[in-house]
Amino acid sequence: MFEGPLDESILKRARQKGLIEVEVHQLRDYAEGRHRITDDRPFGGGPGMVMRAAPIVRCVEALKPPGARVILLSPRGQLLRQEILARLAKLPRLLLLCGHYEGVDERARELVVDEEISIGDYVLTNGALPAMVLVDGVARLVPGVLGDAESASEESFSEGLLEYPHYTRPAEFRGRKAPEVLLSGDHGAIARWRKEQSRRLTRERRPDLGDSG
Ligand code: 9D3
Repeated sequence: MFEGPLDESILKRARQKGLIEVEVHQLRDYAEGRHRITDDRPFGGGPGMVMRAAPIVRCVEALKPPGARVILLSPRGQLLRQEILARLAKLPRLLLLCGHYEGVDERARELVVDEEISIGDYVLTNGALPAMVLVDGVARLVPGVLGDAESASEESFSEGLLEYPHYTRPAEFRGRKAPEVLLSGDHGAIARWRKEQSRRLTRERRPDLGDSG
């Protein structure tokens, strides 16, 4: 769940350069007893298991660096959006807790969780991939992680429109031509075409994104 995303491409390079630092810890190491159990049956009955409070609280108390924000990935959290990534990217340290099973004992949330985040309204098996989504989204906002060309494209999304269609060589592929205007060299006309396409796509697909009329 973690090694793959962290050891590829941009995240790998960012870690090698020391721009970001990611540690993975095992909750089980903070559980007591011979069996190091981290879950238990829910009080009141019902399906599934609940993550026990003690291992979570011990784990956070042992690992939380001063000034870190503790974030629980859970289906009950606020929906992750670009603005949240931007806010989190400015913080020096995050401690991400991956929800498992049906959920976390409420007292662990009350005692150690600062913020709860969901990545969308669909059901996954646990919070590990959501944690990697968050790390990926935050990491690319850390200065130096993206190249100059990559960072520039950040601006277009923050304008709240979907991206215009892209084309590259060849100019004709299986009978389909790239739009003439993109080959014209007329940068004003290209910019206008792209803006118009962005507005059209946003209106058609994501009217919720705002000033797309
Ligand atoms: C029927 C109640 N389920 C809530 C929707 C229980 C439940 C299902 C799946 C509880 C936890 C999970 C595991 N998912 C996560 O921990 C999770 C998650 C997700 O499933 N979707 C989107 N974002 C996230 S962040 C953590």
